[in-house]
Amino acid sequence: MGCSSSVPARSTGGLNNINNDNSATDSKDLRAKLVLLGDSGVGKSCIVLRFVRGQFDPTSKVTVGASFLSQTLALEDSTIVKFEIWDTAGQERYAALAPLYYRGAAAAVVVYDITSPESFSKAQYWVKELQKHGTPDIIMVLVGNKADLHENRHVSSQEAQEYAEKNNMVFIETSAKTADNINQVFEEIAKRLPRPTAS
Ligand SMILES: Nc1nc2c(ncn2[C@@H]2O[C@H](COP(=O)(O)OP(=O)(O)OP(=O)(O)O)[C@@H](O)[C@H]2O)c(=O)[nH]1
Ligand SMILES: [Mg+2]
Repeated sequence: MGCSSSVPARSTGGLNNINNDNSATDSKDLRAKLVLLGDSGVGKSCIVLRFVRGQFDPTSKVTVGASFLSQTLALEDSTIVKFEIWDTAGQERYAALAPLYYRGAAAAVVVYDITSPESFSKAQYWVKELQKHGTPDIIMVLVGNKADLHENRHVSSQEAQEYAEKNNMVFIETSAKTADNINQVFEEIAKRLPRPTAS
């Protein structure tokens, strides 16, 4: 299970990768720390792998600690957003590490699996944790992944949508397997990032 093993920079603390970008940047360009949270097995690493590499790997392993990747996204108004992505480990034994990764994050993607009500409860736990301890004004997206398994759906879109609205979150159902709505998750975040104000 898992998609993280095919990602090279998956060891904990890939901080070396963060601040070594010396390329000239336009003043419009944005940088955003993003964290993925959610139960083990919901597909966090697969979502990241799909977004960063355009791949799906059904055979790789669970994430250990966390993994770091970055990816840029060009918006229609020609703004370039560089996402610094922390893909956390969902297994319970790593739960205490989560604050290291969501601290200072501009955006959080909270993922559940539409076939698993337990994973939806776990997502709600992470939302509460972010509301208590996350960055004020953090952009939160609720992602119902594995939408390709709709025949085995156990969390209704309506229930999730209502929960998201109450908690001021964007709601999207995705499939890392088919690539459905994966880019949209990151586009929705990019649109909501605060723009630098002209002085
Ligand atoms: N059908 C289907 N399977 C998926 C999808 N996304 C992930 N999977 C499968 O779900 C399993 C878990 O995916 P991961 O991405 O490793 O899950 P994770 O959330 O990163 O798990 P942890 O690293 O333990 O927190 C793998 O077997 C994937 O192939 C999807 O959209 N559809
Ligand atoms: Mg993972």
